[in-house]
Formats: sequence, structure tokens, C-alpha cells
Amino acid sequence: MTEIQTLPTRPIEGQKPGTSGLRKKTAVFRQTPYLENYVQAIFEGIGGIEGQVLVVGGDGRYFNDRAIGVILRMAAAHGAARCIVGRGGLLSTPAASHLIRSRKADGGLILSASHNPGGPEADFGLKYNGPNGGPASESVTEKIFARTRDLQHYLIWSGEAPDISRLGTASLGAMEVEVIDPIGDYADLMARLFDFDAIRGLIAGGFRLRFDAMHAITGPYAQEILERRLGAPAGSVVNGTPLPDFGGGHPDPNPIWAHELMAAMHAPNAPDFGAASDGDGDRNMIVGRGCYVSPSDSLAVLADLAHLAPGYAQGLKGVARSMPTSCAVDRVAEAKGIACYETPTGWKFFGTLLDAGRATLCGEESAGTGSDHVREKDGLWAVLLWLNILAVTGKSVAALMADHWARYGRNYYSRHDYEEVDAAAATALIDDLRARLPELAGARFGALAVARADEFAYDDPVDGSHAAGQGLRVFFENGARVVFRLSGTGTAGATLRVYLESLETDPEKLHQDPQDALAEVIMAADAIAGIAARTGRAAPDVVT
Ligand code: VG1
Ligand code: CO
Repeated sequence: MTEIQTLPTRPIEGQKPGTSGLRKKTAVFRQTPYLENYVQAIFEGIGGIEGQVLVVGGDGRYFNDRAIGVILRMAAAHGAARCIVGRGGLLSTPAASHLIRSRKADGGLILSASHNPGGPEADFGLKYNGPNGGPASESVTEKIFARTRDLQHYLIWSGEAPDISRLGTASLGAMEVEVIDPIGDYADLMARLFDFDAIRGLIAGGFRLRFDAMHAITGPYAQEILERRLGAPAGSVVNGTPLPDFGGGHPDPNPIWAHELMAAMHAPNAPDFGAASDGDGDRNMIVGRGCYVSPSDSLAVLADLAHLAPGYAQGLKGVARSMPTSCAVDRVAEAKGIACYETPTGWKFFGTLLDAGRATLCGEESAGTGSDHVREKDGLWAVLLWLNILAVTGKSVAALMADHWARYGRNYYSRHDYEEVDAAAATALIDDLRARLPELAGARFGALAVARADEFAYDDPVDGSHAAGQGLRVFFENGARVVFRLSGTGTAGATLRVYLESLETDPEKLHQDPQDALAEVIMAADAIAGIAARTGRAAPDVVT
């Protein structure tokens, strides 16, 4: 007989969500009751799910299918009315966000560790999104974490979860499981926002594009939208079949991990436009022929020209960027006379601004851009907005960038990551620097003098919530800036992120290599924080 089982459990240490949900080694998640505990804590933390409708899906990484089986059985045991699941358990993060909104669901569970590698030896993750389709706020996240520390039991339906490989509705106890096509609704939304005729015309005229899905979730979405609906030749989408281990790579769209695309875009017969997305489809990388576009610059260009797409023809209500993201978009907002908000890292901080209609476009330096069409960043959305802009202006990516810098100046920008650093050493680096912040003003590092230094904290202008400890900032007198923070998405050791920026307005100096343009800031960053000495690393592991 199938029934609701109440199984005893004990709190598990460290189930603390980071920047975007809980991420751990797959092996950890697979060890019963690790996943069960966390799902129980989510359901308790949000006040129960009796009678609720939930969206469930993930990026297809190893353990995605089995984890969904557990989630469905637990949702049934907790009295949910219905779970809407992407066929095969697949849903990109932006598509899941859209589905929560369009179906007026009460929330959703998204299974992903995003840009982290997947597979039995790699990473897994789970996060809860609320009824607005966005990541749970800090306060909800805190409640979930509090429940993980106090669990006595979890509820699970004893029967098997239904087959989710075919469309249709099945039942699990009193709960319905509705398996839907993960792509159609999302593709329709994109068709409403962008001028597909104009993009189709561009492509029909010989414009060549290459989209690298990095063996992750966006492959089928990109094939449907770019190839089938917009007419890009078959094969324009590469690495388009989602694999449980993403082909052994990091599904992280940056010049390091998407080097295959970078090589193709710098080859003699390069396509006109290249793009890539990450494991769960919310990030994007944009490359023109021989021209990489930094995510911060991409946000600024999109903010400047979004009105060329039908969905944004009315103009933007405002823009928002995470604090470490370059100030390029601020200059656009200033010119347009619209508000520009500066939030902590992580998409959860944009939700209130989008819900309140204060911001239309948001972005992060980590290759995340999005708008109020959903409550997550959206990789393919950014690609389509770029294509729409290119179709309307008839310019190349390189020409658009040159125009942008000529008008607004160029915020040279780079992020240096030191990965899997000893956690104690990384924490000590940050703690010691925090203690020295008050003395830094006036100090000189090479050619640079410090104007001021602080630790970023955020007061949400909509709900008044306060977020402290969001990164150490050092501002120099010439307008340059360096930011230090520790990653909240890693699963081993600590990752130190150093964000470097300087503004250049001299028309003669707009086309340098960012590492050269930032050389003084890079040296100052090391002198200020003692990176090499404390981490034992002579150079960063990843430079983007
Ligand atoms: C990183 C990025 C951050 C992004 C987060 C989730 O966080 O820096 O900008 O929002 O990943 O993106 P952290 O704490 O490691 O710096 V995703 O596409 O991994 O969900
Ligand atoms: Co992601």
C-alpha cells in the first residue's frame, strides 16, 4: 500500500544556501537523507505547501532525474495539489521562472549548480523560487536554513514517482504531476519581446551566428529559437545536446571555459556573432567577430539600445547592476535620466526592484543579464536582444562597441579569480583587509592614491531589508576601483574574486587590452590585500 511515510532524521551541518541556492558535491547530495532534509526544510521554511502548485525542473546534470523523483514524492506527502515538471525533468532557470509566473504557481524548485561542473564527482544544487518566479529573498532563505538546523523527520510518499519522460498528467496520491514541454512557452515569450522578422531577415541576408550551448540546458531552446524559428542554418547551435556531465567541461560562458567559441570567433572566417550560455541557461557570453564583449559592457549597450526591440520600445523604467559590475551602465542611465540601482551580488536582490517596476533591465559582471520578463537572468534573452539590435542598426558587434565607448567612455574591467584557496587563508585576507579599510584613504600604491574604502552594505529601497558584508571596495582618486569578495557558489575551499575597473575617456586610449589598461590597478590590488603572499598563488586561476 502506498502512503505518506514520516521518516526520522537529524539536522545536517552546513545546509546553508549561498549566492544562489544550496550547492554541494553531487556525492553529498546523493547521500540519503541530504536532499530529503533540505527539501523538508524548504517546505517547512516557506510555511508548508498544502494545496500549492509548484514548478519543478533542472539543468539535466547528473542526479537531476532521481532528485526530481524524491522531490515529487515529498511534495505529494506534503499535500501539494500539483507539480508542473519539464519533460525529462528539464527546465532552464529562466524558463522555470517564466513558468511559475505564467501558470501562477506558488513557487518552484530548480535543480542546478549553474556554471559549476556536473557529474558524480562534480557539483549539484537546489534552490527555491517564490511566486514571482524569482530566487527566494534573504529572509526566506534564512528561514529555510533555520529549519535545516532543527529537523526531526521528513515526509515522503512511499510509492514510485510517475514517469516524467512523456507529456501528460499522472497522479501521485492526491497530487497531480503535469509533464509539460519545457521549450514552447519560453520560445513564445521570446517571440513576443523581440522582432523575429527583423532577425530572420538579418540571418537570411547572410549574417552568420554560432551559439555554443556547452552541452548544457540551452541546446534544445537555442535549436528551437535560433535554428527553427529564426532560420539559422542547422549546426549554428553547437554542443547542443544536454549531457549529465556537460561533456566534462565547466558550463561557464567566459573566454576561459568557452575557449572553443573564442577560437572560432577569432579565426579567419569567423561568424558575425557568437554566444554561449551556462549550465542552467541564465548566463550569456557575447562575442563579435574578433571582438569579445565584457558582460558589464554588454549590459551598458543593451540598456542604451533596448528600445530598438518591440518589448522595450517604451524605454526603460530604470536599470540595476550588482555592486562589482562595472559602472558602464551607470553612465547610460545618467544620459537617459533613469534610475540606476546598485545591489549585492546575486539575482535575488533584483526581485523587489523588478516587482515594483523600478528597474526594467538588470545585470551582473558574471555574464548575467535579464529584464522584467522573468525574475531570473536569462542567457538566450540577452542573445536575442543583441541580435535584434544588430538587425535594426545593421552594425557589427565591434562597430557598436566602438560607438558606445566613443560616446560614454570605456570602463576597462576584469575579474581575477583565485579558486580553491585555503578557506582559512581567504577568510583571513578578507578579515585583515576589512580591519585596515579605515586607514587606507590617502595611501598610495604605485601611481594610484586611495580616495576611500568601505564594505558594501545594501538597504533595499522597496522592502527596507538590509544586507551587510557584501564585498570590500577600494576607490582610487582617478576613479578606478577594486573590489574583493569571496564566492558564495563554490563547493571546495574558497574562491577569492578580485574585481578591477578603471574609466578611460581619452579617445586615443579606448582600444587597449583590458589587462594592460588595468595593470596599475592589478598591482595595487595585490599590494593592498597581499594576494600572492596570502594565497601562495603567483597568478589568478581564471581571468575574465
Ligand atoms: C556567482 C556570480 C554571481 C551570480 C552567481 C549565480 O556568485 O559571481 O554574480 O549571481 O554566481 O549565478 P559567487 O557568489 O560565486 O560570486 V549562476 O548562473 O551560478 O546561478
Ligand atoms: Co546559471
